[in-house]
Amino acid sequence: MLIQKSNDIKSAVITPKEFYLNRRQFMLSASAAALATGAALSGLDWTGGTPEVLAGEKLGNVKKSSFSTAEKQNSFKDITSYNNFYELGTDKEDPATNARYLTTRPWTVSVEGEVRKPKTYDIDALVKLSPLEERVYRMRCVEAWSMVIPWLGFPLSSLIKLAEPTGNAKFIQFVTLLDPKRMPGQKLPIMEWPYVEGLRMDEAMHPLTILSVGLYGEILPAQNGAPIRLVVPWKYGFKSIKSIVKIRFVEKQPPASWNRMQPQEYGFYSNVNPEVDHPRWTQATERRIGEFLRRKTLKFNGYGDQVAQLYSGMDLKKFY
Ligand SMILES: Nc1nc2c(c(=O)[nH]1)N[C@H]1C(S)=C(S)[C@@H](COP(=O)(O)O)O[C@H]1N2
Ligand SMILES: [Mo]
Repeated sequence: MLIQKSNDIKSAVITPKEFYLNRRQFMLSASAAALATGAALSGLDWTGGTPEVLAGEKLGNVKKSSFSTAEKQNSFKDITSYNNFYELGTDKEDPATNARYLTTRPWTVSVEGEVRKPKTYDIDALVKLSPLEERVYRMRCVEAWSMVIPWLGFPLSSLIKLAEPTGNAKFIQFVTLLDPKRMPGQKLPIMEWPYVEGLRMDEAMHPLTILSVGLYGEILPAQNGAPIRLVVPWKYGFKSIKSIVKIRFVEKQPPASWNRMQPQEYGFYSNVNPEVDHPRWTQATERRIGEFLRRKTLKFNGYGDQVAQLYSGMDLKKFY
């Protein structure tokens, strides 16, 4: 499959060798050197873990949404066996294999910072906060592959409205669970843990931005970010942070994991943009998982009609 080879970025978003090039990572731990030799996950004990008792549970009462694409959906198998989730391993197959570690009850999400109504939500209350909708979205990973995924979720804006942001709330920071027992990948210094992400307030309020708690009519599998994850379909996949425990309203642009680690390669905005190549590969085309020929990548992942105005007047080559 020669045509695919040059653009098919294997496995991780960055490769172990590149940890060497990164000052910040280098300082994280002396074991970064061991990691770069390829020892990566072999030093970890990946036995044990608890079966995820909730996996497969159906979520009822789901509305269809006019925001959904009619494109052919990827299979449940594709969506749940080809994942990026470094807390459960760096290879695409790892998160499904290691899903049993990530138990999701009890689980709380704390909404805090620049809000009038800070609150810690129990996950089961949060799922019932707003009617669940099915949103079939195109998802485009920064590594130039894509899928069509029928998410179940609700607009992030419903939660934001309940929190009553103050005038100082200009951005929202999202934080993943920090617990190396349930997320054994966190025992490795491959990134600064926990994984964090951020959105500007208007991006967070946009009707396309959802919190997802399921897919294909079922409760979210661990490997897809159970029990609750962000989904922002016009941005590269890494903005869609998984397994969230904290949503913090802040005044200044918050750190975002990939941007912090490799700012010359991953911007804070990370809007899908075929005109701005990644320094090491093209973003002009993509491989839809399950298809042979590459597709042309669409600006804002095809959601430009809805979101382009958020960035009017901004140089998207500079703010990539
Ligand atoms: N906490 C956390 N969230 C994460 C990641 C991660 O490693 N950790 N990977 C991101 C990347 S790079 C992608 S492409 C998407 C993949 O989501 P999916 O496996 O549900 O398709 O999750 C994003 N969210
Ligand atoms: Mo990604």
